[in-house]
Amino acid sequence: MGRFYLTTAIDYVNSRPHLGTAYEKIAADVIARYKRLAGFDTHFVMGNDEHSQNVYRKARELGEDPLAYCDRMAQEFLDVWQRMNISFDDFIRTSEPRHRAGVQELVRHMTAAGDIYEGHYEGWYCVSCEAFKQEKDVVDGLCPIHRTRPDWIREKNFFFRLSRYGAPLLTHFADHPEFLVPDVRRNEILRLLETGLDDISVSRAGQAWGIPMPQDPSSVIYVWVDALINYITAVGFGTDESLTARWWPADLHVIGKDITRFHAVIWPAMLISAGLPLPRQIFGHGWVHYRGEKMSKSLGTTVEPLDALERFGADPLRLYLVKEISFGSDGDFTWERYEDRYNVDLANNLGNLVSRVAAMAEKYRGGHLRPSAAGPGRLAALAGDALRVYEREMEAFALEGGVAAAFRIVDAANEFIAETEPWALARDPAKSERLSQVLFDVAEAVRVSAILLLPVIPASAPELLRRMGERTAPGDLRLGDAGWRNAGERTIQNGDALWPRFAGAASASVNVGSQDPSDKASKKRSVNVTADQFNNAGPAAAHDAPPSGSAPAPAPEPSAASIASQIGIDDFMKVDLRVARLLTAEKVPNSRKLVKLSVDLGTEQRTLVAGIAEAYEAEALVGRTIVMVFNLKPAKLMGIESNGMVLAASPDGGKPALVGFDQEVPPGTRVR
Ligand code: ME8
Repeated sequence: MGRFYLTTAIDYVNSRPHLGTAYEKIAADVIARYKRLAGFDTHFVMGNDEHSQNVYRKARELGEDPLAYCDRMAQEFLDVWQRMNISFDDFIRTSEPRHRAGVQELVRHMTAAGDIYEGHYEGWYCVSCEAFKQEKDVVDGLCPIHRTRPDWIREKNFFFRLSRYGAPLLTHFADHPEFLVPDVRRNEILRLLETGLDDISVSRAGQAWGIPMPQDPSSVIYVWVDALINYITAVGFGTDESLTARWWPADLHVIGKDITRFHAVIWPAMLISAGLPLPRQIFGHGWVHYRGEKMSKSLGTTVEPLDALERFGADPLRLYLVKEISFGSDGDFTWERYEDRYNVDLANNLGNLVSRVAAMAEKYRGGHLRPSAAGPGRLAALAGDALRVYEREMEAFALEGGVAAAFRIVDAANEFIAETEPWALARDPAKSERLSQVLFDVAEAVRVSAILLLPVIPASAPELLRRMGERTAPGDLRLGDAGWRNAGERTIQNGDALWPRFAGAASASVNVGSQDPSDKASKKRSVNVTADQFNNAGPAAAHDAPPSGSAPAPAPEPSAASIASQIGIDDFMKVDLRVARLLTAEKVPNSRKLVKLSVDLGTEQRTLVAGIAEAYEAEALVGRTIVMVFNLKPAKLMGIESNGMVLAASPDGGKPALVGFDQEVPPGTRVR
């Protein structure tokens, strides 16, 4: 069995984790869980970075002993990570004896290599960056990252001969193109290496909070040197050789793009100096913004992860962050979008599919599904393709691509139900075998997608699997189990909706202008995500309640009159036609023709009323892709506001037929 050792950055504990720092842990957890699913012996390490001056200052401000403060913060961090279902195997704190021993040992190795020398440092130091700054790094007297004035320091320091390692690092980058990803980070560091490296100060004089330099206990080791070494002290460097031999070098360091230089230049140079192997790969992820602004503790623009957890629990948050942000790029979090995606992906799509499959299995087969002799339908091949794409994307840490592949199966299963109409098959005894296979196929599609989603939604995917009759314990499932199985009997369990639709007003809090969580300014707002303001009636709707002035146009023979009423392309382009996916459909009470629909338009959801009840059973509409007029004025039909109009062919005297596509088109696409 292959082994995989991965780490995240270790967090400063001068304030609680925010959604940006949590994002990193979630992404790394998805990778760790994927690796376990793929059969790797996986070791996943996280931790806290405690020797920063900001941490020391914060503890003093609160009148606490720094170590006692760090103990308390460690509990707070661990509590958040536990609630987010982060499956780390070890959690290292830089105040631990095992870390201190390993750090001093590694500095001794670097000293023995002749790479540490004494000197004097005079210059800028930004405490929030915990970094020495050159004149060119200070803009208008301020650190451009933290917008604070750096300290001018003059002290005796120990220096590391980083300048020696520019050439060896360039060679390493050339020999190992995968060493730093994505490419944008690699190119940035290559440019830096090409300009040459200066030696760096690796100690701070006259400070007590930190790990003493072995050669001069009156100086402490520079906090970044101390922190970087955690990756190897966590696997026993300096304390447990066999553990180090088992796990080092790390396979992957997951870190934010702002700290790439420390990880891809200073850290490997330290390791080369100490004669140790380098980590195999570093992934520099992007930032999570809140409404376009970087979320940062020191800037005070943070979203509390616990607020997000309280909204819907850990799984929806994990899914949002992994699915909506391309791993490696920056992404945005807004409460509106989060609630929207929850409704679309979980309540309406996956959640609804599971409920429908369970309800139909119960209704038509007493909860017991068996395949028929006919063999599986088209979902089997589609799921096989999706599995291959999933594996390829996850191996490349394109996490969003992996999740999208799993959701392709979910989408296809919803479409398959709309297409095969199990309720119609159930009415015809001659189609009983076909019905058995259709039900078995959709249950199998849910089972397969749930296995692929195990790393992302680890609390609810096991429940999906249980409901679909999977007997293997989730922790024992491997990727191979996601292969299509067209055999055996499945006992399907029904249950409460896993993700009830969110229709209420949202209130969210964001910390603005304060680092102190107890001093947060809460912004409360109302968001109506169901946006129950609508219009439309399809063509036939007018029979029930014609909205004034919107009678359906007849389809006349071409005539002089019709030619006279021809419109130009400009007029046509005024009509904004869009692709939408039907999420829910219910017959409007006391109306023969009207159905109330909710639709996903990619960026928003709407409610429409359409006159298609005589042509379609409401149940059969869910999951269908339709075309609608997007920019129609709202109209009220039978007391329901309809916002848009569904396009359908309206044969004289016949039933309306919905406009559709011969291939998959994503919701929101314009039709012209
Ligand atoms: O940098 N979006 O700690 P830290 C995404 N202790 N990621 C973010 C983020 C955001 N808005 N804000 C921060 C440190 N991060 C050091 C690391 S490792 C040897 C020492 C990421 O608490 C950030 O890029 O400031 C980093 O990877 C991690 O959160 C911890 O940040």
